[in-house]
Amino acid sequence: MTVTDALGLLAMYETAATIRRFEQRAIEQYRLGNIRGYLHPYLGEEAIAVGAIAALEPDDYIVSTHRGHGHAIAKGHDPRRMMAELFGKEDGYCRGRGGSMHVASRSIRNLGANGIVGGGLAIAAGAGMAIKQRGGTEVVVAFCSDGSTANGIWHEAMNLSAIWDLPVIFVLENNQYAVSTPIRDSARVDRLSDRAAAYGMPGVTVDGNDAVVVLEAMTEPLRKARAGEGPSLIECMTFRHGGHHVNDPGLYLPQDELRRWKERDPLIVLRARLTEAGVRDAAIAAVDERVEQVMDEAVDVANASPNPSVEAFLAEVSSQ
Ligand SMILES: Cc1ncc(C[n+]2csc(CCOP(=O)(O)OP(=O)(O)O)c2C)c(N)n1
Ligand SMILES: [Mg+2]
Repeated sequence: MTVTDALGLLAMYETAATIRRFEQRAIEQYRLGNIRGYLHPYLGEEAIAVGAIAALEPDDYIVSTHRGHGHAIAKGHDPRRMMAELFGKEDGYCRGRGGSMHVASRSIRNLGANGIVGGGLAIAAGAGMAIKQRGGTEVVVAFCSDGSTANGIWHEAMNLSAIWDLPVIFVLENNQYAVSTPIRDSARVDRLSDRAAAYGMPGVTVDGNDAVVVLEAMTEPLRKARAGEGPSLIECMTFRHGGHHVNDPGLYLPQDELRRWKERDPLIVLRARLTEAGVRDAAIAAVDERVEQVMDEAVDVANASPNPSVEAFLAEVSSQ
């Protein structure tokens, strides 16, 4: 099986559908009061996590963002334990201590989502340095956002990765907004990938709504990184399907633009690719059904999981 034959495409579709339904179910649970704090849905951006991570080996690392559920699911986190984490329950990946913006797992090699915009980037460069020092061939994918490219840490991480030839691939999710600020108001370049040249690394801009395009864009950066030839930047153009977070109606998003992006919904694009590869509708429907069952289980597991005890919290913040 190659990644883009019918079976590979179906696996990518299943991951994308899992992310889509996880986010929709998480929003429902938020409205029911079962999830508190912030929640930033990845709706509309699924193809980026799916395509980028489908190109990786299980030993490769990722760092994620505040909009990180999709990265975690694509890297292999179980949606049941993810939902428990969002609920703040003991069965979550961080025993409920992290919540939506801090899902992480060492064994899955997800170095963590992050509430600080750009906060993962220094961690990615550090992990890349560790890999290089021990002579490893793993790669770190640093997911980052258009808003983070105006932060000092983005430039420092890009520069350090470049001068030390670190095996880091910066996957920039350009959804064209940082909360309500359009990227044209915070950058004077049309393509953020042009900034890669300033650090002496290759940079490309691709369609971030097509998982196969994202997957293919990973080929050369992965070859370079594994060969010790340093980092690359892949800018993936996309658009979120709603507001910045679950409580933001996103009224500032131009409705005609949103409609155009929704016509190229990552799941519609993947379904078209499946049909083209000869996959029957019944096979796609079977995947949708399986995903729904996992989501029902995720909500059940999260509801049934115990809350952390007050004693445990106090012990964890004790200075002794
Ligand atoms: C360093 C820092 N500054 C500001 C914030 C508040 N904040 C949270 S998300 C966000 C904008 C995010 O936009 P972008 O970086 O494009 O990511 P997106 O939400 O579009 O995925 C801001 C300003 C923060 N969390 N961290
Ligand atoms: Mg953005």
